[in-house]
Amino acid sequence: MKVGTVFGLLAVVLAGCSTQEVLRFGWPEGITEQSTLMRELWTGSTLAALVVGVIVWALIFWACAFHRRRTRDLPKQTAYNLPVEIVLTVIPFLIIAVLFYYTVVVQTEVEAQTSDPAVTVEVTGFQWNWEFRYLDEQPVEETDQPISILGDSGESAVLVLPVGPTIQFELVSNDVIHSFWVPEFLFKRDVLPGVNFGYDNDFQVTIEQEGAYVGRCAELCGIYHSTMNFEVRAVSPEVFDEYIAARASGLSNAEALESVGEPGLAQTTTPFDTDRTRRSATD
Ligand SMILES: [Cu+2]
Repeated sequence: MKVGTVFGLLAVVLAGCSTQEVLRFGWPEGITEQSTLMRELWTGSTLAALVVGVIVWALIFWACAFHRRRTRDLPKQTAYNLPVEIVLTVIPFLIIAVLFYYTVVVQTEVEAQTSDPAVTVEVTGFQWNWEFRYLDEQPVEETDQPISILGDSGESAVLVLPVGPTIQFELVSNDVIHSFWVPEFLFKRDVLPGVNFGYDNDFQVTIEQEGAYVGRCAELCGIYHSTMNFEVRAVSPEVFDEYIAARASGLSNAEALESVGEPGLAQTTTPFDTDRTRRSATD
Protein backbone atom coordinates (compact mmCIF):
# COMPACT_ATOMS: atom_id res chain seq x y z
CA MET A 1 0.00 0.00 0.00
CA LYS A 2 2.64 2.50 1.10
CA VAL A 3 4.99 1.41 -1.68
CA GLY A 4 2.12 1.88 -4.15
CA THR A 5 1.57 5.42 -2.85
CA VAL A 6 5.25 6.27 -3.24
CA PHE A 7 5.32 4.97 -6.82
CA GLY A 8 2.09 6.82 -7.59
CA LEU A 9 3.60 10.06 -6.28
CA LEU A 10 6.81 9.44 -8.21
CA ALA A 11 4.81 8.89 -11.40
CA VAL A 12 2.99 12.19 -10.90
CA VAL A 13 6.13 14.09 -9.99
CA LEU A 14 8.24 12.65 -12.77
CA ALA A 15 5.61 12.75 -15.52
CA GLY A 16 6.40 15.49 -17.99
CA CYS A 17 9.82 16.14 -16.52
CA SER A 18 12.84 15.44 -18.67
CA THR A 19 15.84 13.64 -17.20
CA GLN A 20 17.62 17.01 -17.36
CA GLU A 21 14.97 18.63 -15.20
CA VAL A 22 15.01 15.79 -12.68
CA LEU A 23 18.80 15.95 -12.43
CA ARG A 24 18.62 19.70 -11.81
CA PHE A 25 17.04 18.86 -8.41
CA GLY A 26 15.27 22.19 -8.25
CA TRP A 27 18.33 24.23 -9.21
CA PRO A 28 17.19 27.38 -11.08
CA GLU A 29 17.91 27.54 -14.80
CA GLY A 30 20.79 29.81 -15.73
CA ILE A 31 21.63 31.31 -19.10
CA THR A 32 25.42 31.47 -18.88
CA GLU A 33 28.21 28.97 -19.39
CA GLN A 34 29.21 29.63 -15.77
CA SER A 35 25.74 28.77 -14.47
CA THR A 36 25.95 25.36 -16.18
CA LEU A 37 29.12 24.59 -14.22
CA MET A 38 27.35 25.51 -10.98
CA ARG A 39 24.37 23.34 -11.93
CA GLU A 40 26.67 20.37 -12.51
CA LEU A 41 28.22 20.88 -9.06
CA TRP A 42 24.73 20.94 -7.55
CA THR A 43 23.67 17.78 -9.40
CA GLY A 44 26.85 15.97 -8.28
CA SER A 45 26.49 17.10 -4.65
CA THR A 46 22.82 16.11 -4.54
CA LEU A 47 23.51 12.67 -6.03
CA ALA A 48 26.30 12.17 -3.45
CA ALA A 49 23.92 13.26 -0.67
CA LEU A 50 21.31 10.82 -1.96
CA VAL A 51 23.82 7.96 -1.86
CA VAL A 52 24.73 8.85 1.74
CA GLY A 53 21.02 9.20 2.53
CA VAL A 54 20.15 5.78 1.10
CA ILE A 55 22.94 4.15 3.17
CA VAL A 56 21.76 5.92 6.35
CA TRP A 57 18.11 5.05 5.71
CA ALA A 58 19.07 1.42 5.01
CA LEU A 59 21.00 1.24 8.30
CA ILE A 60 18.06 2.79 10.22
CA PHE A 61 15.56 0.32 8.71
CA TRP A 62 17.96 -2.56 9.24
CA ALA A 63 18.29 -1.65 12.94
CA CYS A 64 14.52 -1.21 13.28
CA ALA A 65 13.72 -4.49 11.55
CA PHE A 66 16.39 -6.84 12.84
CA HIS A 67 17.47 -5.41 16.18
CA ARG A 68 14.20 -4.86 17.96
CA ARG A 69 14.07 -5.48 21.70
CA ARG A 70 13.39 -9.15 22.24
CA THR A 71 14.29 -9.63 25.91
CA ARG A 72 14.48 -7.38 28.94
CA ASP A 73 18.28 -7.86 29.13
CA LEU A 74 20.52 -4.86 28.54
CA PRO A 75 21.94 -5.31 24.99
CA LYS A 76 25.62 -5.34 24.26
CA GLN A 77 27.10 -1.85 24.90
CA THR A 78 29.42 -0.42 22.22
CA ALA A 79 30.21 3.05 23.59
CA TYR A 80 33.88 4.12 23.38
CA ASN A 81 34.51 1.68 20.53
CA LEU A 82 37.66 3.21 19.08
CA PRO A 83 37.57 1.61 15.57
CA VAL A 84 33.92 2.72 15.13
CA GLU A 85 34.75 6.23 16.38
CA ILE A 86 37.64 6.51 13.92
CA VAL A 87 35.52 5.31 10.97
CA LEU A 88 32.73 7.73 11.90
CA THR A 89 35.21 10.60 11.99
CA VAL A 90 37.15 9.70 8.84
CA ILE A 91 34.13 9.14 6.56
CA PRO A 92 32.50 12.59 7.15
CA PHE A 93 35.92 14.19 6.76
CA LEU A 94 36.37 12.49 3.38
CA ILE A 95 32.88 13.59 2.28
CA ILE A 96 33.63 17.20 3.25
CA ALA A 97 37.04 17.07 1.55
CA VAL A 98 35.52 15.83 -1.74
CA LEU A 99 32.73 18.45 -1.65
CA PHE A 100 35.27 21.17 -0.81
CA TYR A 101 37.55 20.09 -3.67
CA TYR A 102 34.81 20.24 -6.32
CA THR A 103 33.45 23.51 -4.90
CA VAL A 104 36.86 25.15 -5.22
CA VAL A 105 37.34 23.76 -8.74
CA VAL A 106 33.96 25.12 -9.92
CA GLN A 107 34.40 28.43 -8.11
CA THR A 108 37.76 28.92 -9.80
CA GLU A 109 36.24 28.18 -13.22
CA VAL A 110 33.25 30.48 -12.60
CA GLU A 111 35.53 33.32 -11.52
CA ALA A 112 38.13 32.75 -14.25
CA GLN A 113 38.81 35.75 -16.47
CA THR A 114 40.34 35.98 -19.91
CA SER A 115 42.66 38.89 -20.55
CA ASP A 116 40.82 39.95 -23.73
CA PRO A 117 37.03 39.94 -23.17
CA ALA A 118 35.00 40.83 -26.26
CA VAL A 119 32.78 43.34 -24.47
CA THR A 120 33.60 45.39 -21.39
CA VAL A 121 30.75 47.03 -19.48
CA GLU A 122 31.34 49.48 -16.69
CA VAL A 123 28.49 49.08 -14.20
CA THR A 124 27.85 52.07 -11.94
CA GLY A 125 25.39 51.65 -9.09
CA PHE A 126 24.01 54.73 -7.38
CA GLN A 127 21.07 55.59 -5.19
CA TRP A 128 18.79 54.38 -6.78
CA ASN A 129 19.53 53.27 -10.28
CA TRP A 130 22.21 52.02 -12.67
CA GLU A 131 24.40 53.35 -15.42
CA PHE A 132 26.12 51.05 -17.92
CA ARG A 133 28.92 52.18 -20.22
CA TYR A 134 30.56 50.18 -23.03
CA LEU A 135 34.22 50.90 -22.49
CA ASP A 136 35.64 49.09 -25.55
CA GLU A 137 32.97 49.80 -28.16
CA GLN A 138 32.98 52.73 -30.53
CA PRO A 139 32.04 55.97 -28.73
CA VAL A 140 29.09 58.22 -29.51
CA GLU A 141 30.20 60.12 -32.62
CA GLU A 142 29.04 63.54 -31.51
CA THR A 143 30.51 63.59 -28.00
CA ASP A 144 33.32 61.02 -28.29
CA GLN A 145 32.10 59.61 -24.94
CA PRO A 146 31.45 55.88 -24.34
CA ILE A 147 27.89 54.74 -25.13
CA SER A 148 25.94 54.95 -21.89
CA ILE A 149 22.65 53.51 -20.68
CA LEU A 150 21.19 55.37 -17.74
CA GLY A 151 18.13 54.18 -15.85
CA ASP A 152 15.80 56.82 -14.43
CA SER A 153 12.30 57.10 -13.01
CA GLY A 154 10.84 57.25 -16.52
CA GLU A 155 12.74 54.39 -18.18
CA SER A 156 14.47 51.31 -16.79
CA ALA A 157 18.01 50.76 -18.04
CA VAL A 158 18.10 48.05 -20.72
CA LEU A 159 21.62 46.66 -21.01
CA VAL A 160 22.13 45.05 -24.43
CA LEU A 161 24.64 42.18 -24.54
CA PRO A 162 25.67 39.66 -27.18
CA VAL A 163 25.16 35.91 -26.87
CA GLY A 164 28.43 33.99 -27.34
CA PRO A 165 31.49 36.12 -26.58
CA THR A 166 32.96 36.79 -23.13
CA ILE A 167 31.58 39.86 -21.39
CA GLN A 168 33.44 41.64 -18.62
CA PHE A 169 31.64 43.66 -15.95
CA GLU A 170 33.56 46.30 -14.01
CA LEU A 171 31.57 47.26 -10.95
CA VAL A 172 31.75 50.72 -9.40
CA SER A 173 29.53 52.53 -6.91
CA ASN A 174 29.07 56.27 -6.67
CA ASP A 175 27.84 56.20 -3.08
CA VAL A 176 27.03 53.20 -0.88
CA ILE A 177 27.39 49.44 -1.40
CA HIS A 178 25.01 47.99 -4.00
CA SER A 179 24.98 44.52 -5.51
CA PHE A 180 24.76 43.71 -9.22
CA TRP A 181 22.47 40.73 -9.64
CA VAL A 182 20.98 39.14 -12.72
CA PRO A 183 19.15 36.12 -11.26
CA GLU A 184 19.51 34.17 -14.53
CA PHE A 185 23.32 34.51 -14.32
CA LEU A 186 23.05 32.72 -10.93
CA PHE A 187 25.70 35.20 -9.87
CA LYS A 188 25.78 38.43 -7.96
CA ARG A 189 28.56 40.65 -6.75
CA ASP A 190 28.73 43.64 -4.44
CA VAL A 191 29.26 47.00 -6.11
CA LEU A 192 31.65 48.88 -3.86
CA PRO A 193 32.52 52.54 -3.61
CA GLY A 194 36.24 53.21 -3.84
CA VAL A 195 37.17 50.60 -6.45
CA ASN A 196 39.03 53.28 -8.33
CA PHE A 197 41.62 53.12 -5.57
CA GLY A 198 42.94 49.86 -6.94
CA TYR A 199 40.38 47.30 -5.87
CA ASP A 200 39.66 44.87 -8.69
CA ASN A 201 35.92 44.20 -8.75
CA ASP A 202 35.40 42.60 -12.15
CA PHE A 203 33.79 39.38 -13.31
CA GLN A 204 33.10 37.76 -16.66
CA VAL A 205 30.25 35.74 -18.09
CA THR A 206 29.40 34.08 -21.39
CA ILE A 207 25.69 34.24 -22.18
CA GLU A 208 24.25 31.26 -24.03
CA GLN A 209 20.60 32.19 -24.48
CA GLU A 210 18.88 35.16 -26.11
CA GLY A 211 16.09 36.88 -24.22
CA ALA A 212 15.13 39.57 -21.72
CA TYR A 213 16.20 39.03 -18.12
CA VAL A 214 15.52 41.19 -15.10
CA GLY A 215 18.42 42.56 -13.06
CA ARG A 216 18.26 43.80 -9.49
CA CYS A 217 20.20 45.39 -6.67
CA ALA A 218 20.79 42.72 -4.04
CA GLU A 219 22.25 44.87 -1.24
CA LEU A 220 19.96 46.97 0.91
CA CYS A 221 21.16 50.43 -0.12
CA GLY A 222 18.50 52.86 1.05
CA ILE A 223 14.83 53.70 0.86
CA TYR A 224 14.36 52.88 -2.87
CA HIS A 225 16.67 49.85 -2.91
CA SER A 226 13.85 47.58 -4.07
CA THR A 227 13.24 49.78 -7.12
CA MET A 228 16.77 49.41 -8.50
CA ASN A 229 15.79 47.17 -11.38
CA PHE A 230 17.23 46.97 -14.86
CA GLU A 231 17.07 44.55 -17.75
CA VAL A 232 19.66 42.50 -19.61
CA ARG A 233 18.68 42.07 -23.24
CA ALA A 234 20.72 39.23 -24.72
CA VAL A 235 20.81 39.37 -28.51
CA SER A 236 22.82 37.78 -31.33
CA PRO A 237 26.30 39.28 -31.98
CA GLU A 238 25.05 40.69 -35.33
CA VAL A 239 22.14 42.50 -33.66
CA PHE A 240 24.52 43.71 -30.94
CA ASP A 241 26.86 45.26 -33.53
CA GLU A 242 23.90 46.96 -35.26
CA TYR A 243 22.70 48.26 -31.89
CA ILE A 244 26.15 49.69 -31.04
CA ALA A 245 26.34 51.40 -34.45
CA ALA A 246 22.87 52.87 -33.91
CA ARG A 247 23.81 54.17 -30.45
CA ALA A 248 27.11 55.58 -31.77
CA SER A 249 25.17 57.48 -34.43
CA GLY A 250 23.31 59.28 -31.66
CA LEU A 251 20.06 57.33 -31.22
CA SER A 252 18.62 56.93 -27.70
CA ASN A 253 18.61 53.46 -26.14
CA ALA A 254 14.95 52.84 -26.96
CA GLU A 255 15.35 54.16 -30.53
CA ALA A 256 18.45 52.04 -31.13
CA LEU A 257 16.70 48.91 -29.77
CA GLU A 258 13.69 49.52 -32.01
CA SER A 259 15.94 50.11 -35.01
CA VAL A 260 17.32 46.56 -34.65
CA GLY A 261 13.87 45.00 -34.23
CA GLU A 262 13.91 44.77 -30.41
CA PRO A 263 11.32 46.25 -28.03
CA GLY A 264 12.55 49.70 -27.01
CA LEU A 265 11.59 49.47 -23.34
CA ALA A 266 12.24 46.89 -20.62
CA GLN A 267 10.06 43.78 -20.84
CA THR A 268 10.78 42.33 -17.41
CA THR A 269 10.48 45.35 -15.12
CA THR A 270 8.95 48.79 -14.95
CA PRO A 271 10.52 52.08 -13.85
CA PHE A 272 9.77 53.47 -10.41
CA ASP A 273 9.48 57.07 -9.40
CA THR A 274 12.36 57.69 -7.01
CA ASP A 275 12.02 61.45 -6.99
CA ARG A 276 11.44 62.19 -3.30
CA THR A 277 10.83 65.90 -3.84
CA ARG A 278 7.52 65.04 -5.49
CA ARG A 279 6.32 63.14 -2.42
CA SER A 280 5.58 66.21 -0.36
CA ALA A 281 3.24 66.36 2.61
CA THR A 282 0.43 67.52 0.38
CA ASP A 283 0.41 64.23 -1.61
CU1 LIG B 1 21.36 49.42 -4.51
